[in-house]
Amino acid sequence: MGQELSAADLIINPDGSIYHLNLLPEDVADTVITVGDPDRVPEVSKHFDTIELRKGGREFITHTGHLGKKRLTVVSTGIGTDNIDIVLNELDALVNVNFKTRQVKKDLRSLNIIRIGTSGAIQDDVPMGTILASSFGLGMDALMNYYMHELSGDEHSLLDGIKTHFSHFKGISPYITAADNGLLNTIGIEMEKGITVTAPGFYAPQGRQVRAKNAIQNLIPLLSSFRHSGYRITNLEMETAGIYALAKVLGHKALSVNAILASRVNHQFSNEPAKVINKAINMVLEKL
Ligand code: R1P
Repeated sequence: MGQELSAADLIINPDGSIYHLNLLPEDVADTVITVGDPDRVPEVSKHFDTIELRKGGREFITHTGHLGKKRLTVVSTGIGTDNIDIVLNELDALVNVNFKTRQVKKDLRSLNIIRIGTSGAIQDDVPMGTILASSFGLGMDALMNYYMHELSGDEHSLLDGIKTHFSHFKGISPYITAADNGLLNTIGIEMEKGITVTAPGFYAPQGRQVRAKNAIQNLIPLLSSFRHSGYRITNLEMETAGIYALAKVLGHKALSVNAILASRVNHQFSNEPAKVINKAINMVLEKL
C-alpha cells in the first residue's frame, strides 16, 4: 500500500473536485491545451464538435469536449510559473491519484500538454505573426529550485553554455528542459523553432523599461546573442519552462506553441493579435 496523501498536501473540495481547478478526475482528457487568458478557452473550444463540461474557479477555466473522435481539455492557467505549479500538479493529481484512497495509482497516466500562448520575439528574422514551437524552455524564474529534477541529452551542455553566457546575472539560477520530441515533430512540424525564455515578470524581467530602473541593462541583446550547438534564444514569455520542467518531473509530455505578437528587437506590437492567436489555435488543432 502506498502512502496516503494528507488533506493538507492534496486538497479535495467537498464535492470531490481538486482545490483550485474545481475539476473531478473524470473531467480531464488525455490531451490538455493550456492557455494563459481565460477568454482564450472558448476561442479554442468553439472549434470542438461537442463540449461536455465548462467549469472553473479564479483564473482557471476549463472546457472539455470532443473534436472528431479526440477528447480534449482546454484550461486557462493565468500568468506565470507560480500558476503553472498549481495547474500541472493538480492536473497530475486528477489523473494519477486515487481521490478515494488518496494514494498514487499504480498505473500512471501520461498527458499530452500543449500550451497555446502569446510571446515576444527577440530575433530580427522572427517577425510578428510567426507561430513558434519551443524546442526548449529556459527558466529564469525560481520554480524549479523547489523540485528535484534532472537534465538529459542536450540540456546539460545548453545549461552550461547559458550559465557561462549569463555569468553576471546575480541571484538567477536558470533551468532548461526540452520539449517532448514526439509533439515537437508532429504538432510543431511546420512551425519555427527556438529556445523560449520564461521570465518571472513582464516588465524588467523581459527587458521592458517603463518607470522603474532596470537592474539588468541590455537584457534583450544579451539573450538574443546567445548561441550554442546551433541553438539560439528566439522568444520571451512566462510559462513554457515551468510547463516543460514539471511535465517531465511528473511523466507528462509537453509542447509550447507561441503566437508571436511583439518584436522586441524592432520595438513593435501586432495590430492584429486575435488573428495571430487564432492561427496558432488552428495550427495546433489541425495536427491533433
Ligand atoms: C503576459 O501578457 C502573458 O502573455 C503570455 C505570457 O506568457 C504571459 O502569460 O502568454 P499568454 O498570452 O498565454 O498568457
